[in-house]
Amino acid sequence: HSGEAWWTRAVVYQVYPRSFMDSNGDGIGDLGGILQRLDHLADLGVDVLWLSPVYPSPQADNGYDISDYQDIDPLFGSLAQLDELIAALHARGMKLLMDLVVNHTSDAHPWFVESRSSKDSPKRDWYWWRPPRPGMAAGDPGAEPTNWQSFFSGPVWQLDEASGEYYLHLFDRRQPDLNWENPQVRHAVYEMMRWWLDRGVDGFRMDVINMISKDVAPDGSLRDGPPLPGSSLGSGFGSFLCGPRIHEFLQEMHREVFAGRNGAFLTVGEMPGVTVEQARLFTDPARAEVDMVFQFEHVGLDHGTSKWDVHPLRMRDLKASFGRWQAGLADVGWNSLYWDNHDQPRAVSRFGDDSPEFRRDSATCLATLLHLHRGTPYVYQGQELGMANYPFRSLEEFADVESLNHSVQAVSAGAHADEVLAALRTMSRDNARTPVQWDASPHAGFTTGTPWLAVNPDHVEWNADAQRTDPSSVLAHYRRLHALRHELPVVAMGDFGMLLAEHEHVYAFTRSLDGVTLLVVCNLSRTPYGLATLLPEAIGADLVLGNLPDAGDELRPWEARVLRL
Ligand code: ISL
Ligand code: CA
Repeated sequence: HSGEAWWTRAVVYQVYPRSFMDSNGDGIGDLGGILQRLDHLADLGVDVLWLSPVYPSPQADNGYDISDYQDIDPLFGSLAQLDELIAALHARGMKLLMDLVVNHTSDAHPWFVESRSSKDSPKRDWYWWRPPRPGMAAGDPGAEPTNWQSFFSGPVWQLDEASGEYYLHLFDRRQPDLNWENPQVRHAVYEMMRWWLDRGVDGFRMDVINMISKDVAPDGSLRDGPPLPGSSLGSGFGSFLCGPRIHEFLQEMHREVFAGRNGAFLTVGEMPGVTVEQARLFTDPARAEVDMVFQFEHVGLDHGTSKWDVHPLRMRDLKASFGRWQAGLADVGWNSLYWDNHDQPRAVSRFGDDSPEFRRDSATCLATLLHLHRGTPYVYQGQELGMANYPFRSLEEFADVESLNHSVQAVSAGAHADEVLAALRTMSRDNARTPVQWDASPHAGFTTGTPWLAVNPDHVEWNADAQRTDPSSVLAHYRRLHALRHELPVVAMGDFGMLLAEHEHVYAFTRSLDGVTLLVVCNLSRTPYGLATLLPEAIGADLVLGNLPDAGDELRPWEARVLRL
């Protein structure tokens, strides 16, 4: 049992540094900017800051392509400033999680440069080099060693003309995959992790960590994969999601990096495609792998054949999914809870209702719903302000490598530009990456220069300054939710019980611990519902926290209540 681990009572806040706060006017957020805005985090009541990558990087994937694991990119600042950040956070009782991106490096990392330099390089085997398919010549269409598809469009194999061999990249071609079969690779990573812990960081968010073990045949080859039935993921995903040695690798990492070390650490593994059953194994404390995982089921419910094939979300599917994860990790393991991150469109636009009439209410309703589940909540920068998707008007406005690769590939496959634009508007990661809206000034207080990605024009109304002293703001509501978790043990540890599982709009559940029972009721629609018939026990119960004033017998559009029975 996860018992009373400190992170059951913690709230994690994600900073995507490039878009958080710019301190030197170059239009790109940086460590100096984060240092300037620590009051915002303290005021919000968060316990942990997860910092997306700030390491030296060519920035092909905004820092998820790392060329040096043990330094800071001058774009973001310096190691001295990182030390300053650690000290400033610790002084305020907050912790720092670094992003650990070790499924792949940048192609500019010295390890890859060395690996690529010759077939005889001592680091050749640090990456996945393979000859063309038997009987085919390098570069021939279909000569790639396997049929696996990249997350960022096209095959996962890139031909290196010099050696006539292909290297594997599950993401962009500038992000070659490390070969975790090689023990030298693993130990180089563990050494680097120890170096960061020695510096004072409190743990890691581990990027696509369930992809580090590939399904290698006994003869060392990688094989074609069948398409995964009922999944929007392409061929080959079965060959590298939670591969055969994944648990072994994570246990080894835990032993080599954390075991015997004093401190209150946190590890969270990002795991696309992970199942509840797998997550139980990953997060069972007795197995010593990771504390919690990011699962992707709820953010895949509106995907069709791919994320770009957008389907309307059915709230009942969302309930069924969350309900299974709550039940599956009830007695063993632990959930992480998120709507937003730097890879997802904004939750208020996607799961809520970002029309002027319901934006504030749906943002606070979604916040309440998620936060009152059992697990550790993650808040992504701007979510606490109700930031919404950006009104993109043309394909030229996108900057994200995933969006750009998709748009090139889709247009060349004959898709209409309008169609591609519609999908990107809804799903592009750039929706999450527009600068944080601090105030109503021209660049929202994010920069004095020109922001690297446009500021959402709605910042004149939706910004931190306007919300800070307004008790009815989204920000104030997040503050109250965080305080509630810190005050009430039942919010952290209470058992979860789903109610009204079949209801399309009303999401209700109980949390109970040591004789205290909370009833949480959320209306995920514009339709009002009478509580007397739906949930009679709610009538007359004490209101612990609500998102609308004067709660009565009717559950209003997007109303959320936390009641004590
Ligand atoms: O963004 C996604 C939606 O299509 C995911 O497929 C995403 O790429 C996946 O969740 C992995 O994300 C992580 O690794 C990527 C990086 O681009 C993401 O920003 C990161 O969160 C490669 O490092
Ligand atoms: Ca800057």
